[in-house]
Amino acid sequence: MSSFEKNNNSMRSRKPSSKKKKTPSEKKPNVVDHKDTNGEREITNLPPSFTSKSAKKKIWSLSFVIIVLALKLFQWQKATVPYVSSSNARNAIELTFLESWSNYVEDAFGYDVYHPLSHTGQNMVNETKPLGWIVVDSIDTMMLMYNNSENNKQRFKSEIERCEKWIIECLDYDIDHNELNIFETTIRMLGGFLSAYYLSTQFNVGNSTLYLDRAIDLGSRLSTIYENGQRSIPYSSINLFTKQTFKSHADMGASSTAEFTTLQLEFKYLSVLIDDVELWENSERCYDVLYSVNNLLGSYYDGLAPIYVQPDSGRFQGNNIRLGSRGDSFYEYLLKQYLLSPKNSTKFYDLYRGSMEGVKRHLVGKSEPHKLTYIGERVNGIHHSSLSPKMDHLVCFMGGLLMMGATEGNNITWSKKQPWFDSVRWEDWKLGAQITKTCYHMYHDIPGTGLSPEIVVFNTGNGNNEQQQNDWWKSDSGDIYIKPLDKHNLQRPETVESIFFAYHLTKSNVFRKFGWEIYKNFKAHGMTSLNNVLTGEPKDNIESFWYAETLKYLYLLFVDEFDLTKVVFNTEAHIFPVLREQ
Ligand code: DMJ
Repeated sequence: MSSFEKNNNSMRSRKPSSKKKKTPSEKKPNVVDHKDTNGEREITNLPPSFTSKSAKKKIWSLSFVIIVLALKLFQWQKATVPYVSSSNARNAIELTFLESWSNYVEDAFGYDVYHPLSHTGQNMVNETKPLGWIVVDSIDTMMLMYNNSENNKQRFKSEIERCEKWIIECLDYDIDHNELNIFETTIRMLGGFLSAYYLSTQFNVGNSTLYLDRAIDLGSRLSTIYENGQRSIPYSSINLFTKQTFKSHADMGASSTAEFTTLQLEFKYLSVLIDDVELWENSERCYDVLYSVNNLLGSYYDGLAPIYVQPDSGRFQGNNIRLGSRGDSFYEYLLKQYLLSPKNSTKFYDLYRGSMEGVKRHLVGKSEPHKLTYIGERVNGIHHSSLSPKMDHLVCFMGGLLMMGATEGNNITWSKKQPWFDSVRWEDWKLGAQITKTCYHMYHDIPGTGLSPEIVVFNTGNGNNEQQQNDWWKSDSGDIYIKPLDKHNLQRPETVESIFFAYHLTKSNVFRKFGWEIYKNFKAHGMTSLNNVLTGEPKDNIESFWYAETLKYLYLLFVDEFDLTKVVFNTEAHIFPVLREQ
């Protein structure tokens, strides 16, 4: 066991430490207050005080106030108890996971792709050889449920053992397939093995040696992208057998910005486990090129990276700036590299800071009429295009990220009293809370399913943008549009991810209420993807991140104590320990 692990037993027990002094927000009663998403409890309006001329009038008025208060209390209690208790909620989510997982086991165990409606599976690159796409991605969720479960412990243990047996007997990365996406393989498979290794040592479940061995095997194949004088900016895919890498066949060979900048947490944790400093340094090389060649923090880009980069030159290709697909986790891993090894240096926090200031200056808008805050897109860069009010569901990770950046995983009430908590962090916090609320509305405002579409467009109130198209769906609130091709739901995690972070940083029950509502909606709609969130028409596919992320974040929302200063989630919700000593 390495030294940082010895320092990191926080997840072994979920009981709050008796020594920990309760922060003011933790002492507050559990109330649901929809105005509470800033982490600052706002006092709801009390009935105006009254002065009466006669005692009779006073009595009548007093009675009226008592009746109104009693009714309000009744409604309020109904609203505050959507899930009875966190333990009941955990049990329900465990059973949902087990139901969905058992279907996969019965229909398609071991296959990389799962079609739950046709009860079939298939492999991704070669029909005979699987990559473990769903199995490896799901194991650490089962470990977390095993560790916290009151009723289903044995079932999770058996499923973990089933996966381990399959890995030993069926999973072999000597696959001479053509090309495999480096980013997806790293975040899901390498991340999955590393997290399973870490949690198996923490929770004393599973075969930690197996996970470590497999992480080393896969990591050594993937890390050849940095070896033998290879370029600083990796190409997009690899053959795991020959270790040859390939440029993307689309986009004029460009690498996606979010892809080559979302490998670092995995390689850094692996480098510590195998004591390979060079791997750590290699994983950082892309930033020197990206920032210096493009002057990324200068006024032309202002910290906002276009979504394509030519790997040989390191130059951005095009000016399309967005925090959705191909852009998202570039920003996520800037902060998370800092959080992974905060004692190391503030370099990555400073880079993150630069980008967040750019986000606030160029990408934030408000919808009409309800002023929902959104993060839009600049398709031709910040100087040559106005803000497009389109927002991918993928962008919803930004709520949690901004709140984590502001507090570094500490309770907001405590953080606000610290000398380091400045006005910039407070701005970040508020923006994160507002985005989380907007993302909740992307579910809550959809009639019928209560599930978010893949992409929304916000009403800017100008009436002069594309929103005039009459085949767009418009929410009753008037704030949200959905285009015909964007109505699907892939059971993505980003909104419940932000809700999970918001809850543990505030302990405000409003976030549990949000999460419970979304969980119920997922469950009510067959626990599969949807082709159309307005009609509920199902889609015959479950992505591995349903097991790896969505159900994990929902579950951890109802774990009462979770110390966010001790671990970092990779972009696929795999958990790594904070590396205290470098
Ligand atoms: C996941 O694979 C990861 O979270 C990735 O960073 C973005 N998209 C999916 C989930 O939506």
